[in-house]
Amino acid sequence: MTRAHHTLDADAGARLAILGGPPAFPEPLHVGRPNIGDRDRFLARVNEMLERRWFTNNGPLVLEFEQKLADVIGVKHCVAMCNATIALEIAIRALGLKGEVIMPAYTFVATAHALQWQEITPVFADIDPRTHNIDPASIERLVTPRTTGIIGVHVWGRPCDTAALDVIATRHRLTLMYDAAHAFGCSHAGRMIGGFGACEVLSFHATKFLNSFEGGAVVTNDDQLAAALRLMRNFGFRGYDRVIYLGTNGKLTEICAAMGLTSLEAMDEIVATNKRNCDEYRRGLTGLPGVTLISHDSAERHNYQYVVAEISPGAAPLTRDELVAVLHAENVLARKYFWPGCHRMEPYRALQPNAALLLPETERLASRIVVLPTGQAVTVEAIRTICEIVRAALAEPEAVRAALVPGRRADD
Ligand code: T4K
Repeated sequence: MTRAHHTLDADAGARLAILGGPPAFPEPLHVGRPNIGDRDRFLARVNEMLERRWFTNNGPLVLEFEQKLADVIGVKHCVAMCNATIALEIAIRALGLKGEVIMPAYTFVATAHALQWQEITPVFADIDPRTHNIDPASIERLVTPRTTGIIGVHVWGRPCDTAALDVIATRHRLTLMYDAAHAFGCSHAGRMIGGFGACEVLSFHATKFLNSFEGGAVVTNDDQLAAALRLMRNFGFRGYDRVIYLGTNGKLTEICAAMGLTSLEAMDEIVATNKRNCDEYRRGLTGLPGVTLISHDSAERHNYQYVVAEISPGAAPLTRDELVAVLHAENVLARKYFWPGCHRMEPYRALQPNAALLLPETERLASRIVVLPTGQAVTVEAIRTICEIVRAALAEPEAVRAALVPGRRADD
């Protein structure tokens, strides 16, 4: 576990690493440090798996993982996959999406790539700055005769406006699905996320609060869709030697399911740690000018897996990038998710050079957000030190700016 080896106080700006002091943390403190459940349970599962000599292809651990996920969410079908990107690709294909699909530019690039990979054009909609999610009001003007669907992304696990998206999808006869990579364990309108739209896609990547090393799943209440997903995940095989569908290899391995099951058993504990961390950051950053943490609806369930701060230019004495440089100098590897937005990444930047003109809120938000380290690997003591670093840096903006080499970006 990484520990701070010195602390800063409010008037200790001179000791910030960016100003020549030693870094607060001897080892890098990462945003996505994996959570680990009961090691003995995991190793016992792995031993049983080795005894069975059944490592992949719908083994018993995968089947158990799928059933438990479906139970937690309250959906009929859970189809586990090797990661969420392949799960998105397969879901998109199984739903018959083609032509153009509307999605937010403010997301991890996998959402867009899953479309473009199969020559479907992602059409980037703007976001609602209050929720960071796709703005339903920005969608309708993007609908063309080639549009076949909408992918909402529940960014940070906070729900999209599913009711408004339903209305738009129905009005234009579009298929609506969700990228719920951040949203396992979160609820919306009293229902668990996973049961909205035609299907939803989950991620269990190592950096997610609940991980299976790599892994993902498509969850749905649609029997036919689930059957198609299962075929596509396994080359289109139905039984031995009989291929009845175009498919690929999207299977989850048994060792990944062993990790997923072990993580599921620790889920309540992990969420409690994330909530404790979130509360500690909130306490530590309260009252700092121009620094706001995202809020969570206390009436809903949440996984609290991302600690997301918005740094408002003008109100905050330092910009987001300056603050990230300060944190990186202290070995706090804060991340600028989702900067610069999918529309500014290749191949979209080249294919749609004017996309940014329609995305003012995305542009604004992408330049303001910083994601801070959390999860089981981050102690309350470490969070207090991180908050002290931010406080100390904001108290000495001129000195910090002078210390930053002009033209050098925080992530260079
Ligand atoms: N849709 C959305 C909305 C998503 O956010 C994602 C993934 C997907 C779809 C696709 O899901 P998957 O196909 O991955 O299942 C990371 C994750 O790799 C990615 O899964 C995640 N979203 C995204 C938000 O974050 P990077 O490029 O930032 O990863 P990386 O390697 O820089 O890791 C992040 C931090 O975690 C680093 O500081 C190092 C630390 N880390 C990472 C790994 C893998 C560890 O400490 N241990 C580890 O094992 O994308």
